[in-house]
Amino acid sequence: MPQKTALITGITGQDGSFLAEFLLEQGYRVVGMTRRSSTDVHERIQHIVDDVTIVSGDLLDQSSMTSIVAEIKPDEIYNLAAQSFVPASWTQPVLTGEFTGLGVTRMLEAIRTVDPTIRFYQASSSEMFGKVQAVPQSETTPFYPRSPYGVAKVYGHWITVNYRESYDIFAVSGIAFNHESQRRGKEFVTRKISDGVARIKLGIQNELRLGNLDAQRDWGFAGDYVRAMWMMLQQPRADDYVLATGRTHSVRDFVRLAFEAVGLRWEDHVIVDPRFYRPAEVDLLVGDASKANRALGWRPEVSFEQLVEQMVVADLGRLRPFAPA
Ligand code: NAP
Ligand code: F7E
Repeated sequence: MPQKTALITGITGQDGSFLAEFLLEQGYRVVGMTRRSSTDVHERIQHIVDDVTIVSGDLLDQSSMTSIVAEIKPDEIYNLAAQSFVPASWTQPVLTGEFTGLGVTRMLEAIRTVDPTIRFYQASSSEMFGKVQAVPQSETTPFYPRSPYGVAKVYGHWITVNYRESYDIFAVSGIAFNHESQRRGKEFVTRKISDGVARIKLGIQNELRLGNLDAQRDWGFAGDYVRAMWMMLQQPRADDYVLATGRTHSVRDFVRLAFEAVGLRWEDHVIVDPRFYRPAEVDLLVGDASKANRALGWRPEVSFEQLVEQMVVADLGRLRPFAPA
């Protein structure tokens, strides 16, 4: 079989780095689109940077995306790039709409005009369910987004469905629930907690300030989710899938387990700071991934408890050299 080429937007992000590793293992030629920066943003892919090709493009720039697709001639495109931090979507709502919403249309237009046989994965989100209309949430649960990010993702989701139905493009949307790892950005709550716990354990800091501890999320491991993205593009028919573990936990549960992993009591260190509350909160997410289980044979392998432990251990190892003597 000839080698397949995959184009990943957002290759420098958490998911992009895991997906690039996974596709290299499958024998793909991997090309990553990155936006120009004056600093090195390749931290998460440093270990594979010589194995992938990096091309310069931006979700805001149609011509860059069209010429990348024409030049690279990918078999598959994984559109992972986005403004993905929910709080930033209230402070930069228009930019979030441009990146996270219209950016999807730009890539689909590039496919439509250059080669409509290219297969396309869109990184949709459980944030689209927002104020949930059913528990658990499945592919048929109506959307009710609660942030400009969620609203932009709903647009990205439906434009993907629309290009599939209008132009017969193999375009699919993975409605992924929260997935985390030691590569998660430190502004997201799980990594903020694992990083904070490690700092407190090592005596680098003494307190951890968090927002709403009651929010509940269906948290999985990012490495499991990128496998599902690939599986979705190998199917005979294009379709959308919820990707989730089916278990939900509160932020407080995550905090408690993370502190327990280093033998500390969370109540002695965590301060609830209303600065981290959101204008509108998503209270409870829990996904029903039975369709992905059935049709793709996909199942997440890392449990919530393993995930918390792994993240804390990784941050402890990273920060140990900075501990006071
Ligand atoms: P992430 O770590 O925030 O990575 C986002 C990526 O997008 C980075 O590589 C970033 O590049 C790139 N990017 C942002 N704006 C861009 C632009 N204008 N042009 C080109 N690239 C741009 O996000 P992630 O956690 O890996 O998530 C991947 C995708 O899945 C995102 O679309 C996210 O919204 C979605 N999603 C994530 C989760 C989750 O739990 N992780 C769940 C559901 C959906 P820089 O390095 O230059 O910033
Ligand atoms: O917040 C609460 C916060 O920022 C989770 C993105 O990948 O997953 C992610 O979005 C919960 C929220 O992720 C703090 O209020 C409490 O209820 O880690 P997060 P998110 O908003 O769920 C979805 C699926 C995506 O698609 C997104 O791209 O934790 N929380 N205290 C806090 N959150 C943060 N960030 N910081 C706190 O101090």
